[in-house]
Amino acid sequence: LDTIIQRKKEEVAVAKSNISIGHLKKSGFLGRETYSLKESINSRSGIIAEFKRQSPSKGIINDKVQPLEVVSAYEQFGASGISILTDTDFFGGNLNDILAVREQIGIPILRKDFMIDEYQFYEARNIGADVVLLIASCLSPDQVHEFTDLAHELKMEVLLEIHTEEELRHLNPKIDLVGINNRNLKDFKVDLRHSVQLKNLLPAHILSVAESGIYNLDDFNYLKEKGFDGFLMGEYFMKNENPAKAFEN
Ligand code: IGP
Repeated sequence: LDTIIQRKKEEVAVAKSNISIGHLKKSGFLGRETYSLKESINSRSGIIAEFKRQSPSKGIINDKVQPLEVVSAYEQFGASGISILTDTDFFGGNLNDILAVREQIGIPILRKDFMIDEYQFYEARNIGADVVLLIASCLSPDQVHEFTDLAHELKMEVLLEIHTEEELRHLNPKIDLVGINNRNLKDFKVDLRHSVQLKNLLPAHILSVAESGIYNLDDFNYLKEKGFDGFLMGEYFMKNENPAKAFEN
């Protein structure tokens, strides 16, 4: 994780020198209004289906498919939202993966990346993201606050990802949704029970998303029964030649 953040800082510095924040602000926002994940999470399946070509824990998962065909099918099969990895170095994604699909998609798109600088929020809005991920283990509680305000100013929602009890202090009343990562980003171990325990410590009204390592229907049903509103699933879909087909199960 430290390596990723280090690399991300360099990447943002380069992006800023190519296109300034001022320019991003002035260039306005393309196309449609943003969609609310808070609204769609309970009205559809609750599944946030991810487009992810590769990851540090799994290597290449699927590098043969195109974002538009995959995410259109996700929407058709009843996903509440789409998650698209935009990190290039570790996940093989890029900003174009969102740009290329945003106009055709009628459900919220989460920009999945390591957000560490305000620049990335303007960038996210410019490419057409509706929701951004904030990872507690990469940010201070003050940064979470500040970035949540900025996201809201830009009409995007935030999904705050936590993994430990300690990270509950990153919560604040403005957060739109809380994600509990079943996978520890430091050693990649998955533990659904740990997430359920942590969920029980959340304020009752907040929308919660179980993230990662949901590999079969039993996992899904277990987490649903324990009261999670949303389910962020990547590999379960992407490991198939035709990712959205897995919805049929
Ligand atoms: C999806 P999985 O195990 O279903 O492919 O996981 C998603 O939760 C995972 O990609 C993820 C992630 C992250 C990736 C969760 N939090 C933070 C990068 C950064």
